[in-house]
Amino acid sequence: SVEEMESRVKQIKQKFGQRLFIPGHHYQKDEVIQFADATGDSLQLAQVSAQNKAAEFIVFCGVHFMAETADILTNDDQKIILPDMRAGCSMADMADIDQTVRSWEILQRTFGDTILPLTYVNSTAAIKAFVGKNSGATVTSSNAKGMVEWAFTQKKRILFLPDQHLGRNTAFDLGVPLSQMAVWDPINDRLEFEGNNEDIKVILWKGHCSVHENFTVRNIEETREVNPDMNIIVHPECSREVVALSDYAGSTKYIIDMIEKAPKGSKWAIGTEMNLVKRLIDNNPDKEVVSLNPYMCPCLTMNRINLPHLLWTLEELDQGNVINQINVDETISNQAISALNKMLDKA
Ligand code: CIZ
Ligand code: SF4
Repeated sequence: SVEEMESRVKQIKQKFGQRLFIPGHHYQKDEVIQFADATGDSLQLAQVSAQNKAAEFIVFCGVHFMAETADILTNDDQKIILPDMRAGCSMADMADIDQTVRSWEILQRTFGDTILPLTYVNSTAAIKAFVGKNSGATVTSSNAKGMVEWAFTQKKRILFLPDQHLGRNTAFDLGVPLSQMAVWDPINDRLEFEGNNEDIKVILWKGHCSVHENFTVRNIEETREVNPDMNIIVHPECSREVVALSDYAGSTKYIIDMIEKAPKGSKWAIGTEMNLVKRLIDNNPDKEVVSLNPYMCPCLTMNRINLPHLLWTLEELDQGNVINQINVDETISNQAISALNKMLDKA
């Protein structure tokens, strides 16, 4: 039963004490988040994992790229475990390393040595390593603005991987006109741009988050029609049109802080992942909080981490078996760390 599973998780946690650390991403289900030793967005979880020197085992409740980042930032003798290996990220999968290397060669031929690569942390360790090797950095939605500003002190142009929306929204906020942004289509090796290539300042990798793309202009129009005093707040993984029409846009941490400190009785429609929106609804009964898309929008891969999978990995640990370990290749790890450190230094 659920009660039995919960009490076993508690027992094992107690038995391991400080040797076991469970970070939980804000998009995780309640049945998992209740056991998290720390909760946060991807930046906060990267920071707490990097700071934790005591835990021998880090059972990461989040998706694969986050567990890879934790492995890169922790010591060699700390083991990172992902409770379900199928917990990937469709956005991270949209930038494959071979495709990226090939694209980079083509772009270098067109633009010479004028481009700095930046990657959203929602990318594979191999992509972070590629970026690190080419003097670039990782960014999160909390510090994307600062990182893009920094990138322009280094090179004339940036290549932003793998989320075109975060790249476009961030550059737009910094004053780069849409007419100076191109989209790189890695499937057809094609630059989508009308005009003179010389004018391009930002090259956006053609990737997106399939969860945040579900929030549409239509959702905003309908919300405003029915409820004109609803505040609309969205994550910058939503499209430019959606961000432009919303009242507020910002990272996971920004969204949580805004809702928590909002005045009693205020009304909020949120454009981000379902488990987080549900939790914000539950934790803020004095406000009217809804999902901007009435169908809610779950992240299917985040949801693969559930109580049975968490318990399974913990039971195995209790038997002395480390299963589902995430172990990033040492060369990749060393190259990726330079990209990650630039971000953590500025976070
Ligand atoms: O969409 C995601 O996976 C996000 C927003 C992660 C994070 O915490 O930055
Ligand atoms: Fe990836 Fe989007 Fe899920 Fe985040 S919400 S893990 S970006 S698919």
